[in-house]
Amino acid sequence: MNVKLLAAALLAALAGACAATAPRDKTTQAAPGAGSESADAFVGRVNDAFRATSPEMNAAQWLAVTYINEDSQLLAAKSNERSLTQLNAFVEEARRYDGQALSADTARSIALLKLATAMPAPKDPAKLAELARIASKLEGAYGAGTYCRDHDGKRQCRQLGELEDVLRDPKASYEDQLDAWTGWHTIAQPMRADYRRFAELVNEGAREMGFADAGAMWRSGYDMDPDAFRAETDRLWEQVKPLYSDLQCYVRGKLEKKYGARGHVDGLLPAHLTGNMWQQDWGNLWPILEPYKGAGSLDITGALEKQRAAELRRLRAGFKGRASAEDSVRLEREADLAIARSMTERAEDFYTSLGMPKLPESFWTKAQLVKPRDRDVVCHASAWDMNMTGDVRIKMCIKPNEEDLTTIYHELGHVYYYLAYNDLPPLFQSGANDGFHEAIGDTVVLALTPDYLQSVGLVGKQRQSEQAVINAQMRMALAKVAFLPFGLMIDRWRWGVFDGSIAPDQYNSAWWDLKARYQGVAPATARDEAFFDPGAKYHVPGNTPYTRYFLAHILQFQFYRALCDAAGYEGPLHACSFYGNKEAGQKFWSMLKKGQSQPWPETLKELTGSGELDATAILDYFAPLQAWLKQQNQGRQCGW
Ligand code: X8Z
Ligand code: ZN
Repeated sequence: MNVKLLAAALLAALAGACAATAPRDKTTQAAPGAGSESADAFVGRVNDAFRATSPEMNAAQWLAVTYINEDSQLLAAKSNERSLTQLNAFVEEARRYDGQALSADTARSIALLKLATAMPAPKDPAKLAELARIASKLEGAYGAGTYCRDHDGKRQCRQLGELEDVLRDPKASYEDQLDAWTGWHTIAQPMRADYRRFAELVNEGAREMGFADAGAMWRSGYDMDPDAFRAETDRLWEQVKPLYSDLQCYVRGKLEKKYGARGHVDGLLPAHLTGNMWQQDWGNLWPILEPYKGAGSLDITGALEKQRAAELRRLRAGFKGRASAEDSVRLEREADLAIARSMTERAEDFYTSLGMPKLPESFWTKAQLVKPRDRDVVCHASAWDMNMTGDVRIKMCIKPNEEDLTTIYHELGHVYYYLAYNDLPPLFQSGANDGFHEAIGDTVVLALTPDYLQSVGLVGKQRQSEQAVINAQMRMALAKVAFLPFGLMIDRWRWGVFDGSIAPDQYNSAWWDLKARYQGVAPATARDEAFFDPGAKYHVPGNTPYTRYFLAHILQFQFYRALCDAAGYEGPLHACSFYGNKEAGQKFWSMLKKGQSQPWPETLKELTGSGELDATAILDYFAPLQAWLKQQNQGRQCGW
């Protein structure tokens, strides 16, 4: 789950990145008496149970997020309840083998079993059921979140996608953006009490399994001590912070230029003006941030919008007779679907160019590519492995813009990981660690260089110049560098909630303290404890651990550098694309096939030659931009 996941639950680790996989009850009946089953046989039985039971669990979760209503939520909660009960029973049974000499694979399998969910449940059946219900309710509330207001004498109701459109629109007014931002955050207010209870319950579950709290359990999934893992993330952040600060300073200057005194809040970026609901990606500010106007045209969104418009014209031209209003809606929808599909095929093409298989036919019939018009769904993108035998899907509400295009590449990274490791025992079917799962598709996104984009017709002819390099680097930095502190702060908040250092009456103030400290962003209006702003970010109600994305933003540059080496590339790192390179593809696929069958440093070493997380790859990549930013910021007071 995860990546998806469903709040629901289970098996986050198991399912890997995005989808849930679950165990079921028949194994408990089959459990032989203590002492009569070897550890190897026990692990075999657990793996068989996961394989057998995950399709049902995934089906329930899939329906709950692609067809939100009380019935689908009830079924998802029930199936989650069964899975978590079974998981607890397995974990309990596994205690029989504590202290025994086990083979390396069996010992690893048992250790992974204890980490198989991001939602550890109390043993008490009533509490477990309550936890499963709250989880479904929170995720459903996020997906169905709607902000209504009276506007120009009319009732106006909008969901996340439409509110995001306002934030990404460079022509929208300051006031309209503030309204869209605060409006979306109202949907989270009712989640506060449920989240508080949720935290109590998962902590109880984690403690029963022997962890200090749920956060310590999450930090235990990295083949190292949980405290060492926290220190490792601090170390990496210190390495990349100067680069982030340089970018933040430049952006602040441009916002101040556009908005005057309203362009900052005590030296911090106003949350509603960054082009993104959570300030995690600043790519939509391109019109005010583009370093050199027209040096290398990179208007991918413009190209996609044109493609959609052309498709719509084609459909209209083919329509016989006069189109009614209903017909027009249908044609619009067909155009949406056609462009979403062609964007997805474009992403698939990159993977197959590396020698990876085509997506199975079922992907194209079962995936949710666009937002249905007739019901609520969770639009937050996710990738699913429904049955470990080829029923892979993504769930998105694709729009023709650059952000969604790169998200498709991201999601297909999860899908190809699933396909590569499906032959492994289910307990090994996950990323080497969860950061690996998140980094696969992003590594491919780094290879979407201007030259590659031109070759597929998404941008115009590229002229080589230093200015074009800076433009291309800025485009990447607004996605990748802007994200870094965000990738860290979400779990700094949750770790604090779980370990009790953030009390329920400080949920919101602690959130904004962390946003200020790490990201240098601030709300333009007061956000007191009447609000529950963490709930407005999918992964909090969806219970998806988030440090994985921070790791992924470091790792993807390491992967990229290694694949460029494998492809024999010799120029500056940022200009490398390994599109079409079978050697790089082979190395990539070999890594994916390993799943989490061995400690991640070994897997990393096989690909990159080193088993260490290392921020030098991202720093080398952005060296030209960082030098440029320093020049631009000269004379300005940076930092916060
Ligand atoms: O949640 C996601 C993916 C699904 S795993 C769309 N991402 C994070 C986010 O959107 O907050 C990708 C980057 C960060
Ligand atoms: Zn992902």
